[in-house]
Amino acid sequence: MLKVGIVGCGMIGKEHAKRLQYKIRGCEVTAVCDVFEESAKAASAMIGDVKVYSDYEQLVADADVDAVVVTTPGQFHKGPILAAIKAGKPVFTEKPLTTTAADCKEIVDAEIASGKHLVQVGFMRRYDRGYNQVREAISSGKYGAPLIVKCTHRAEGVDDSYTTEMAVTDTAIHEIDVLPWLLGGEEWEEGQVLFPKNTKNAHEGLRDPQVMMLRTKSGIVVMIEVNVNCKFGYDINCEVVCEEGVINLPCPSFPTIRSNFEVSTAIEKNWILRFIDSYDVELQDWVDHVLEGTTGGSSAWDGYTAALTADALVASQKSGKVEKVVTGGTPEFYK
Ligand code: ISE
Repeated sequence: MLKVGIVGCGMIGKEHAKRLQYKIRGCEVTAVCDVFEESAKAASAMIGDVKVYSDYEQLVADADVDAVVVTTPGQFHKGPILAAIKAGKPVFTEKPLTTTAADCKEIVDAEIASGKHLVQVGFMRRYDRGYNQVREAISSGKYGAPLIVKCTHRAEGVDDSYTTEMAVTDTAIHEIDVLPWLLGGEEWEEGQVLFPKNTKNAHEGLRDPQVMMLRTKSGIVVMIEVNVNCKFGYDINCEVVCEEGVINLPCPSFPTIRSNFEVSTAIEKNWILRFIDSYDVELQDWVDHVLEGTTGGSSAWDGYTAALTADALVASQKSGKVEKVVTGGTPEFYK
């Protein structure tokens, strides 16, 4: 039985605590940690009054913790991840790996120095049924080579803490990670951010929507519409235009209702619900891999290259120009 400690007891931390305690096979949560004592106590009470810490170093050192889950806000991921690597304990971190490429590189260097593959990054779309169906269709070769990808990442609305940069580092980071994987191992070459006319629904100072144009090293052109105040729901789309066919990400299945002279079907309300099954598959896969002594999903190198691409897009938000993505090549350790 894998004994898991969770660092970060906010919304996603509590979601994963319940998931790991009551749904995922082969593990149990033995400790939780948060700098806000009330959050940690509330999380503990939800899953059977497990041990409570306010210092992640102590949780990581606990002999009753075999593996660590990091669900703090992204800018606070580095500390607990490095502590887990130092302790030689497997660590699953929610996305992004961290919010800057420099911090990600510190984690990559520490993991390589440890000689063990310990880090998995929680890009759950790689576990989504629909994305895997699209990936299988592309890799079948039946439709020829992918040429263009058009994505929408729409959300009903965000609060005032959401920033123009977060559209890249916290939202589009999902497409930045999943698309190279979806397209069969592509790498990003360059990216540019365009600002359309701002929506009246955006709070003061937020540029919304944003259009992110990227190109892969093989020449595939990708457009991502990030639109976080669309008001009509959480609407994720991905259309892959190939040489002899177009492949669309399936929409979540809802009933089609005919009533009052209308035909309608629902749109998911938020990201927790849209990918709720993917989180289950992802965390079960993580526990299974850890119990076998291996890793799956997105590696620390995937997290680093996603952060490098995000840095280039954030730079383009300021310059308005096309910015290059320079990764320096994949280390042998991650091949
Ligand atoms: C959130 O953290 C997620 O991961 C969602 O998938 C994304 O749509 C949202 O913008 C992020 O804040």
